[in-house]
Amino acid sequence: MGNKQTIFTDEQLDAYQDCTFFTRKEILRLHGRYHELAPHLVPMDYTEEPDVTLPLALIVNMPELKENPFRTRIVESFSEDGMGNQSFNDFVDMFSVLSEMAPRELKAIYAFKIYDFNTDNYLCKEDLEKTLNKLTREELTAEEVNLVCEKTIEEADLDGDNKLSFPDFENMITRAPDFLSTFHIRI
Ligand SMILES: [Ca+2]
Ligand SMILES: [Ca+2]
Repeated sequence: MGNKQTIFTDEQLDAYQDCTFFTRKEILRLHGRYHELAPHLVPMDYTEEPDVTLPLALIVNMPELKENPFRTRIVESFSEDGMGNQSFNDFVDMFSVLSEMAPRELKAIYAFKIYDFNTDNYLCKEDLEKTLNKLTREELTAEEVNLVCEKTIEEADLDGDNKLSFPDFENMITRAPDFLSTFHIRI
């Protein structure tokens, strides 16, 4: 191996491979990306699992996330402290769920969480309006948004309580896959 620097042990790389949709090579590349966000904070050597987190502001400005209307909520929901500070593990988990390899059902679980703005485990009309406004970058009129959300609930609400539970939401995204498009990011 010459004098190539060790970043992770074999055991660490095996563990990442088991828990994510990434190969060893991709994990190393992700470490490189994480490192380059704050070279003075993030060591190259991760074999001792340094206790480092990077703030939300650095992560949401990555080119992969910068244009994503849900970037802040995505980074927050993959931060162990809930404030948006991410350890390398949080960072890897986030991009793993966003990767094209992640199954649709897994993306759906996180999409539901992210769209549930008032965190009551349902998507009500207000949640959907906020979501749609972000997805369409505020290009629809209030009336159009209102109409689309009403129709979406009407069609997807299987139990008729006028809000979408997770099973209702799964029903909805089979008809409107655009609601998951913002959760595919290639890094
Ligand atoms: Ca809600
Ligand atoms: Ca319902």
